[in-house]
Amino acid sequence: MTRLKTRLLEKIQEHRPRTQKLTKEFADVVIDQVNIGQVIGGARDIHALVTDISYLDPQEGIRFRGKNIPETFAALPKAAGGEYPTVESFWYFLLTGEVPTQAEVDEVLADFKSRAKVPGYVFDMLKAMPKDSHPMVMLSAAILSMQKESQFAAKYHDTKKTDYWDTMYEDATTLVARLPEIAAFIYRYKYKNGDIIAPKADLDMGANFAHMMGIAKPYDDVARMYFILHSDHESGNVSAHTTHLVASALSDAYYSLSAGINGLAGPLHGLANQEVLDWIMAFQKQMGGAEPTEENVKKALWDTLNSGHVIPGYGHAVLRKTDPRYTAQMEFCLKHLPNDPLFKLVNMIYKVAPGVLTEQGKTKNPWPNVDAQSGVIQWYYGLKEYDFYTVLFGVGRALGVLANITWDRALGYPIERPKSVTTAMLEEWAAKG
Ligand code: FCX
Repeated sequence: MTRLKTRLLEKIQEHRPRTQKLTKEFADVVIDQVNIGQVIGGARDIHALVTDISYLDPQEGIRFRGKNIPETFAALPKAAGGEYPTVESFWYFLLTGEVPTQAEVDEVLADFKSRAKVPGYVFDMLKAMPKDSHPMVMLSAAILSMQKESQFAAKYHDTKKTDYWDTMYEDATTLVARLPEIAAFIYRYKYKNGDIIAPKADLDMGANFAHMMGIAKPYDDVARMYFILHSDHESGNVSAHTTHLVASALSDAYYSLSAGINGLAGPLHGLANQEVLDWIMAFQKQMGGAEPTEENVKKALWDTLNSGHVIPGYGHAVLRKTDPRYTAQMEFCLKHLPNDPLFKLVNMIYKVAPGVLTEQGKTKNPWPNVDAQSGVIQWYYGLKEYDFYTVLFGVGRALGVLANITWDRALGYPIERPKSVTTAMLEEWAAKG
């Protein structure tokens, strides 16, 4: 057993009594109330999920295992010659809550390598799909196609409930190890005439992904940063919640992650990074080569709002300030591409959009989220096929949701089944005040 798995088991054994005590002794303690607005309004703000992998504070933003983004980047072991931590070290951290030693990271790296070989039928299936299928469809299908490899599904009937986490962990780790090659294959197959670049055995996940994409340094660091930033945003967002919900039926990691990826593909969620670039390209076309100014950006934002559409990359269901994931990427841009015209335009939008959205008065949060900035970096490093951007989000998001469902199994969370009511029942409650 690897040190990660051994440590994870110890952590699980330490944690179980806490959950058991809460469910046995304190199950009746009320922590929230639900109103009609929340029932109709997407269950917003209802405290109804539990996770220890990450927590999202509306003002401060995300903390992974108690650490904010700068603290996470500072604490974890870096790749040799890189500025950002390895994805392998972050995986260890998400699962255990502990910063790994270099020896522990090296072991995760070796473990990933031993699982990374993607079965040939996945590539055959992807090649059989229409080439103009959206890359998120390809990613989701590729994940689902590997379900027959699931150890959880194969051993389900012979496994005690307290051991379910073990095979879930095995499936989750195998998926994480394989996703970069699948994503790079989709990219090169769709956009680079099928000129596939084989993985290299001696590289960490970020560097290997950059290599398979065919993009030079510092794209290895971009990949590490990007996968870590997009990994987890507590449990209530669509991709995390979907993955958790599907897993709660004891569906395995392949079914669950594929479902979560489908949710990520929505324009109000992960597809917003593609939408941002779409918006910018339409704006630039409309400008016909003229310089963007605060005035014409403002007009374009109002045109979007007046046509009944949202400004992609702005607003959030929980956050009420600029997303620190946006800030982390902005800092990368300031260091590596300060004079890039697209970066300048995105900064101009940042200057203008919060005022426009505040003046319109609808959104509770006029500030940018992660998706407003992420495309700039990809574009700068030559990844201009922006309908691929959500796939990058998906590879990152897999880390968080797969760590979560491993812990779901460890703590024996039951099948999720909230209760619904009818509109007439709501009207009756409303009449009573
Ligand atoms: N542009 C225009 N209108 C917006 C808006 C935006 N960026 N954000 C919110 N609004 C509108 C809503 O559409 C809603 O209008 P309605 O009353 O006519 O239905 C109103 O403001 C209140 O919405 P609010 O409570 O502030 O936000 P929600 O929690 O309902 O929705 C999302 C949150 C993120 C879905 C919303 O802000 C949005 O659509 N943003 C644009 C898409 C986007 O960037 N998504 C990515 C989010 C995230 F980071 C991710 O998952 O990747």
